[in-house]
Amino acid sequence: MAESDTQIHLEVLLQEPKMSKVILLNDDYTTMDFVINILMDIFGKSYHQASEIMMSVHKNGSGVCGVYPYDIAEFKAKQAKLKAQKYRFPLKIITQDLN
Ligand code: TYC
Repeated sequence: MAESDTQIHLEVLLQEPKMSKVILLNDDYTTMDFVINILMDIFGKSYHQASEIMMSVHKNGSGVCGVYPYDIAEFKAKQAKLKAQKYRFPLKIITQDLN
């Protein structure tokens, strides 16, 4: 392998992981208890933290569930969407790349 290739590989390995924000959006139908449950089970929040995030989304329209490496953010958002589908809630959750 040419030296420049090695250099490029090392630079890729040393890069900071790409991070993403997971954002919850308000709707009129998903129950407050279900949102709290999602925040506790999938995003590892305490009941107190989950209640605060849920109420902030309810009042302000959106709120951050957490910031994670890209793949983990996508996986958590997908888990939340699948669980909402299973229980027939129209929960909206999106990811936003940070770097
Ligand atoms: N607005 C919903 C209600 O009054 C509660 C809710 C909060 C829904 C946060 C979604 O992301 C959400 N039942």
